[in-house]
Amino acid sequence: MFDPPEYVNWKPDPGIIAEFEQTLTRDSQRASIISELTEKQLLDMYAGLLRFRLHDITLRRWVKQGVIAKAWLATGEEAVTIGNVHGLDRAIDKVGPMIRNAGACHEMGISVADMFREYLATADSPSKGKDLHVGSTTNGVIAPASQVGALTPVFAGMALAIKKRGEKAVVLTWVGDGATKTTAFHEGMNLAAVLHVPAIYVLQNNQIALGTRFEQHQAGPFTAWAKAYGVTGLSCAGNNVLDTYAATKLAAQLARTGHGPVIIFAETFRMGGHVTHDEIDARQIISKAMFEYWGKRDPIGMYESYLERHGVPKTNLEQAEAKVIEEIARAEKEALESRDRKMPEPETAIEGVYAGQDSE
Ligand SMILES: Cc1ncc(C[n+]2csc(CCOP(=O)(O)OP(=O)(O)O)c2C)c(N)n1
Ligand SMILES: [Mg+2]
Repeated sequence: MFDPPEYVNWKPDPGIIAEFEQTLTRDSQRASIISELTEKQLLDMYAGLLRFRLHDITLRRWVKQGVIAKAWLATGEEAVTIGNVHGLDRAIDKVGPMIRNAGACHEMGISVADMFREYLATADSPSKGKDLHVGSTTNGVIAPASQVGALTPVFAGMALAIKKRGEKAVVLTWVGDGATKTTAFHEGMNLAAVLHVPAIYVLQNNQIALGTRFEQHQAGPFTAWAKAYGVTGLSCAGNNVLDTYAATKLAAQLARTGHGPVIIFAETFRMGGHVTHDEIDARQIISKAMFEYWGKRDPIGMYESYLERHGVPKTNLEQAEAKVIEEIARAEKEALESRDRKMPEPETAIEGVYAGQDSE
């Protein structure tokens, strides 16, 4: 009952499955990267997708139950984030998620309970109840700023530091189709390009920015931008987790070996509102045909069906699913316990913020 209507009774459509398979073979380098994935890696990505979806479903339920007022969800866009993060070397690389890339936090090692705590603003949440933009430098996650596009120059700077120190890491951040229209994006992207730093920018085109459709804020094709900035551009099918994974592997290899920044263009679709409270508006702004087109391309359904066809035993899929369901249920319980016992004291409002420190 918390799924978009297009996902209820979802079944793989033969034409869509053929398209999914074709995407995986159209580029020999990507096909070879995918063929090297072990069953464990394949199942880890499956678990990552489910974790992200169930994280969002829990938040949606909390909104309906009055636990929280609203939530920013990524339903339908999970494969961009999960494929990107799994394509990195998570021991050394760093990521900068937007609020719609919450799954990146889970995959980098921030617990789902902490993600939920942040929504509940508890004293034991990562920001101690101050901000639901989650980050953790020990996990290699830079928290997003509210101003969209702002991480673009920050990531150019981080990549410059890596380059100057001669380190092997790369950094990756996501930029929404709308956020690419900010000055910060253009300044940061150009800076990364001219300094030739190991940064990957994923332009996550979910076809809408708040209530403005893609064609209302952009005239030409995104892919032309790589040439304009003088960097490598790789397109990928954003709802195909294996394609987003393979594109990231290639991008990381290029950036890691001194080829400068890479833009990954990921086409996907927001299967709901900007926030939970404008889902009805989204259905009026975006055509029914678009919802139907993308609804047939549920990233999780398509991937599950791929795994079944490619010999992953159903029991292994069920086991992975059961483990994630259990993990989310435990995380929800722990976070709600924090809400009952660990809400921040009012005096702590000025701790850990610049104004509070300056006033001493
Ligand atoms: C610089 C700036 N301008 C406006 C906003 C208000 N705002 C928040 S999200 C958003 C839309 C972003 O769209 P997009 O970048 O496509 O990301 P999506 O929400 O689709 O994931 C806007 C306009 C903001 N946060 N920052
Ligand atoms: Mg968008």
